[in-house]
Amino acid sequence: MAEYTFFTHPMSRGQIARWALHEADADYEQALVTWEDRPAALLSANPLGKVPTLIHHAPGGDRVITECAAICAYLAKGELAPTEEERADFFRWLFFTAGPIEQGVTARHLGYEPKDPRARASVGFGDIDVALSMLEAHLGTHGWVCGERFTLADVYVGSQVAWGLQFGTFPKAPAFVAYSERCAEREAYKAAKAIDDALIAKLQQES
Ligand SMILES: N[C@@H](CCC(=O)N[C@@H](CS)C(=O)NCC(=O)O)C(=O)O
Repeated sequence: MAEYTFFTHPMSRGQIARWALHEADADYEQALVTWEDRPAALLSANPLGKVPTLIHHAPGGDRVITECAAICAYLAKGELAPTEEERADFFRWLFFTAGPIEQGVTARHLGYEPKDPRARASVGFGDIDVALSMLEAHLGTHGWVCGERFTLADVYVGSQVAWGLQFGTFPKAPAFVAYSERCAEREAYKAAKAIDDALIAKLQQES
């Protein structure tokens, strides 16, 4: 049995987890999910039926990891993990992107962005333009989330930036574009993307 079971759909956030699995050179077996028919093993691990859902068949027993950001943090070991000095940037920007940034751009995209200052004070992203500009400023002055070295936080942040640029929910700021291009040069990114692109092409042929 592989060390990880990876529930995914190629047209989903599962792409983030696959990239992380390839960066970590993890031994994984994919379990492809259709939206109409979620396997019982997925629903038992994650009753929301969401992907990605990862099961680590650890020596002490199975462990379930959901949430792309958590999957990136979980797989971050050795060179892919932050050093003591890098931990603040690693956790700050990983959580900031998974929480305020993702919620903020989604709220705006769906037309739920609060305008009232009292409502803004209670949502985690506050003013989404300010939140985006904070991330832009960080990536404009650092090669990677933790400075001049790639870590698994870049898989999550880089994926959000790439999707934001692709779907127009992030501004086409030079710092975001350049960072996204750096991420796309990663061999693990290319390998993971090739797998999902081939699966997507197959699904489209079948439909
Ligand atoms: N917070 C989760 C979100 C996962 C999520 O919403 N996945 C979507 C696909 S991108 C999904 O499984 N949607 C199917 C559904 O909810 O029925 C994460 O970061 O992994």
